[in-house]
Amino acid sequence: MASGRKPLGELLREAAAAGARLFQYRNKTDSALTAYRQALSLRQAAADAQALFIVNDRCDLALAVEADGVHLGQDDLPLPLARTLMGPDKLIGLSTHRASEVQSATAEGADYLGFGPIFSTASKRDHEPVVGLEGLRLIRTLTRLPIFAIGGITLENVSSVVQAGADGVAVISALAQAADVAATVRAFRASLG
Ligand code: 3NM
Repeated sequence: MASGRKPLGELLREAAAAGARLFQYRNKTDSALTAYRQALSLRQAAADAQALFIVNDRCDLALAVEADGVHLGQDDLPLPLARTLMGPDKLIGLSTHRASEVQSATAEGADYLGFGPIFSTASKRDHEPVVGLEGLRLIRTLTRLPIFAIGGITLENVSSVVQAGADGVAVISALAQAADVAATVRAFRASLG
């Protein structure tokens, strides 16, 4: 989650009440202490709303706030080591951008995959090349893991993303910039079936 507008706790509570089921805490800039304090409070808000709470990149932070899991990028700890640190019951997701990464993550026991960027996005600096709906269709044939499509997903294109094989979508700007967060979440949920 990242937002320059509404406080994150408020955004989380509104989105969860409208049906968002999984939140990922993403903070690539603040100190460990600042991130810990913020993640702890958001973790509690997610728990209150009975939504899953996943920490991006950092196993230590995920464990410190008793998150439901960790989401790893390709430059984070190797998945088998993360599994040892996190234990058998925590969720481990992996960001993937190409077929070879999808195959490795599947073989190494990820619980779910992020795949993208499906479309161009302003929310991630130095992102990998856009994979498009064709990229998503291709990797759908390579894994049975849940695939969360990410990158430039909006209410206008979410149906095409689902048709191409996504089980869910991960969004930043479509929610952080929404005039009505609850209505936007409900519309995403309706498109996801
Ligand atoms: N990861 P928005 S794309 C955080 O391709 C992130 O792995 C991506 O933000 C990837 O919904 C992305 O505003 C940004 O496009 C998603």
